[in-house]
Amino acid sequence: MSSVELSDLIPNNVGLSADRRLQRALERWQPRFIDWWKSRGPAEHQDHDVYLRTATSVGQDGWAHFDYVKMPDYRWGIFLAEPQPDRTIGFGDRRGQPVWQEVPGELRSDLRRLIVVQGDTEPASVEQQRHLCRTAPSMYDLRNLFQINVEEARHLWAMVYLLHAYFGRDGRDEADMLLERRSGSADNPRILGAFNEPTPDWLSFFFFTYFTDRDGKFQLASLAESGFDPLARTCQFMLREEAHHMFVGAGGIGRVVQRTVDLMRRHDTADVAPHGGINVDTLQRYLNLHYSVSLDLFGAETSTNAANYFAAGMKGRFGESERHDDHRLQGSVTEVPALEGEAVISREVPALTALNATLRADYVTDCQKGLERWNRTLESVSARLELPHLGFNRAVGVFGGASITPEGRLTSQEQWEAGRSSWLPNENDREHVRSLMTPVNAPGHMAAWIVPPAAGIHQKPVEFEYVRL
Ligand code: BYC
Repeated sequence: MSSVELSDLIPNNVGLSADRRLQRALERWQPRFIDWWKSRGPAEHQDHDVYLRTATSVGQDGWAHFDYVKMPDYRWGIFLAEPQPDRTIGFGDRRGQPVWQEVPGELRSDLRRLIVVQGDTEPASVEQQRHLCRTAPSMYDLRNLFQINVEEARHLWAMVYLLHAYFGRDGRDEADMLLERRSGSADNPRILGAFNEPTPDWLSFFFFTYFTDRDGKFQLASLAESGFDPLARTCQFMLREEAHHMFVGAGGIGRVVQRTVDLMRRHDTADVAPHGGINVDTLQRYLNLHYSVSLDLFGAETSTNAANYFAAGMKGRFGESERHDDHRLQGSVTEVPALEGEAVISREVPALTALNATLRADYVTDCQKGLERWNRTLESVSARLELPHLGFNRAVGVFGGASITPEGRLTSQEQWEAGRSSWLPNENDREHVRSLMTPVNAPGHMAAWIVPPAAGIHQKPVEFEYVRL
């Protein structure tokens, strides 16, 4: 195993000090990154000590160290999972061949594109969440926000390392552009749609970390199968950090749901907004928005890009090695949804071209699990949350621009527009949620719209001083 160099300016386990050219190039990028972090990262608390987890090794034990750190001093580093000796490509036409330690010339532009798209989402999410530190419902939540932000920024480092180390001049230019695009900018937006949507409040944040970070889990898991070994190893390690982000989303929504149920029972009404809670209807509309926007991140149901990525060994499927097929998919077929006249049907297509839809189907199954937990809490008040139909509110793929209701019925555009405010967050929802966003900063205290978490971080109590204000 390559050991972790924590004493270097850029902590790493890739032997950076032995490659002076690369080291100098990354050290030139670093001050630009810090400028970006200070101007586009968390809008406040940059000078405060935050109880953060820092990656210090990639082994099973002790990879994370918890301590107080000021965010700009966080040790953003380059960590790749330990190499697997004699690893071979697990899928596609080159299945069984040794993995690549260098980029094959003919795959250069595709691999660069995958890395750039992945890399672009990381700073984008930090930008989207920049102002949330002003309205955190508790110090515990504030700390979790910062943990996610520093780790997304570390994931940016992970992709920038690959661009610098393996893609020469073009890679360096792309790394610079990752700091130049801006979430929501009209002139120079982030690449994928969901990363240009605002995250204006903590309810949006919890749904974002539940649904959009979960796309991250599935995309990273697919890239963790890559025949380009440095990419695979980078993504394997990123996935370990990603788990906490989804926990924040699942736990956050679970805590909101619990408060809603408590208030519904106490006041014997579904309208808990006047009592400082969030109505189930409002939760459903936020859910509909974040789920549908996240579904777009999987691209079109049938995609020659996706087929090429798989056939060439660049991007696998979720859990590739556990699948019981030939891992090549030549000649295999599968069903994908399609629109025919007024009806949503399914149609048979080559499995290779349907890999975006396959990954999305795995994602949907995973999303459903959280809903089952929240619905167990909602059962006592006879309420439920549901995932809307795949075609609802979509911009990409077969359903892109079609007028489909959350139940999956095709309607006219006028009817859809008439239904919009009952399906997606409306001005009343936004206004009410905005009115709840007053910061609660005293250790252990919680905003009234959310219950405390079951436990603190790293065996600390919930009332621990996670941020020294
Ligand atoms: N918005 O052939 P198609 C995360 C474009 S999240 C805008 O279906 P493909 C995280 C597409 O680029 C995980 N454009 O596309 C979460 C293509 O353009 P070109 C991020 C879109 O390539 C929270 C065209 O439409 N990682 O980590 O099969 C916080 C045709 O589409 C969109 C990755 O995405 C869209 N939504 O699939 C922080 C992994 N969708 O080539 C982080 C890397 C499609 O015609 N990316 N287009 O100009 C990929 O694997 C693929 O690029 C995609 C798209 C799955 C995104």
